[in-house]
Amino acid sequence: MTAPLLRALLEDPGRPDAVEVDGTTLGSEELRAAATAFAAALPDAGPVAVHATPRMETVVAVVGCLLAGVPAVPVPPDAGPGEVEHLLRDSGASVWVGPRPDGLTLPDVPVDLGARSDATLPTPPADATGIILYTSGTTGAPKGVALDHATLAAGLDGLVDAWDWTADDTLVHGLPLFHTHGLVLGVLGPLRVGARLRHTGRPGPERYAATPGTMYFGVPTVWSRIAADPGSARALAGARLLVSGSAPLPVPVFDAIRELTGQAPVERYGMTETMITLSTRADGERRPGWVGLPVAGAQTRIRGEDGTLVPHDGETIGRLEVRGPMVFDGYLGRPEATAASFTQDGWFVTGDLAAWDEGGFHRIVGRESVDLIKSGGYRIGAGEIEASLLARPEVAEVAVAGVADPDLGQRVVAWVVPSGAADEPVAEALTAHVARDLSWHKRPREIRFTDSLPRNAMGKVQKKQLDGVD
Ligand code: MLC
Ligand code: AMP
Repeated sequence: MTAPLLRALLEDPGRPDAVEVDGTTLGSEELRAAATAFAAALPDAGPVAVHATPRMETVVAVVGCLLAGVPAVPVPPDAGPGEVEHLLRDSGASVWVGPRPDGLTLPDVPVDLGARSDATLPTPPADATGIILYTSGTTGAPKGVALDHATLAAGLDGLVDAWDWTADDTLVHGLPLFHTHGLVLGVLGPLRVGARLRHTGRPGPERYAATPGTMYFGVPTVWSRIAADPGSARALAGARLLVSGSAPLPVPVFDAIRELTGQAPVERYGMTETMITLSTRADGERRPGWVGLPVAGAQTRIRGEDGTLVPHDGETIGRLEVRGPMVFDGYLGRPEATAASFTQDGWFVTGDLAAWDEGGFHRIVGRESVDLIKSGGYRIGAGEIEASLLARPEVAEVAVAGVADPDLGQRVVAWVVPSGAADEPVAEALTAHVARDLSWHKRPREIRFTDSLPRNAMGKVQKKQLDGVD
């Protein structure tokens, strides 16, 4: 890698209002100096778990880790004790940053926003792990995705090109700081190009409307809430780019945003494992329901059942595979899962179904497996929720799936067969159990009690026969 990942932050001669997070502002020099001081205070140890609340302290800690060449492990602030323990154990985190949860044994390193160090740290090697993100699979606990500095840089540069992203931009969003969208694109992106960042704390329509900017990021739920609040939507009319991603943007929402703001949203597609590989362009066509072309450096292919490429007719559906310098190397400590997710010739199998047209425009049709749910832009594995609910004595059997939801895209629904051996199960108690055990955003939004689950002759649950699952 020729330049450090946070190139502009390190080179920026000084912009007094570079980054604002939920009302706290730091200039680029102050951010650099506070993050360098944090980096210098890190023990010479392993990954750093960062309790990723949407606050300036999270930004300083993550930037400090990147400057030090030490992996940052963002921990969702709504994660329950079981999930926190899994993330810490699996990542090998040796230091904690943020409010200490009960029972934590790791030492912590405080973040001091007023600390200043003008030391120049050596640029970490391109293959040093920058961030370890945790993401759900169809079964088991979340897997660690380690993204090194070169991968992060390649992913961001693809977007800089697609979106004409420059230091003149001001990015506004309020997305969580523990995923690709809010943290990698939404924080590291501006720091790489030297753009201003305004993080609104939460992604509510009024907060976006009250924050002037040139680019706005949202998941479809955010855009649909903005579309339902015409006054807020109109306040974004002067922006250069309204960008949607992390889940399909419904066509009526695309149309409403275009109508209210006078501009069509840019839609892009990505994954924790691959960063963003497809996008419509600042200077190109934006088509409702379509996610555009491969970004610079990315390659895609769509293959049918027989393994051959599907025709470029915009209709024929196949499995989407991607490759490029923005694709991760593998799941942390899981060689089998890694092997299963790459083809023999080195393409990453996304698990998404897609079509492409004669111009190379891509359309994402859905996921191959009903066991991966996208709710509010969060990726949630049915298997981890089922395992959590099965630990309750009042639950005999359970099936979890996503059901279409006008606000969240999909909502998590659990079909529960009571065991009869214990107290009658109570929906609220089961929901609270998952929120505590895993995390708040993974809780089922609905519990449906049933006498039995539909199964095939082998005894496997047939989720597509459950009401509302397709
Ligand atoms: C939150 N609440 C809690 C709580 N956490 N209450 C009790 N205990 C907790 N632990 C409260 C909130 O304060 C809020 O209250 C209420 O619960 C609702 O919170 P919620 O359920 O979290 O919000 P909801 O409205 O359902 O969320 C919608 C959303 C959210 C869009 C804001 O889903 C979201 O932030 N999604 C973004 C996901 C994302 O970033 N995905 C990117 C993945 S990366 P009140 O009273 O204040 O309403 C990726 C790659 C790519 O996919 O392509 O980008
Ligand atoms: P995550 O790992 O949380 O990043 O989730 C990645 C998944 O989000 C992808 O595999 C897709 O299923 C989905 N996704 C992301 N962006 C889009 C999009 N623009 N349209 C449809 N699905 C998307």
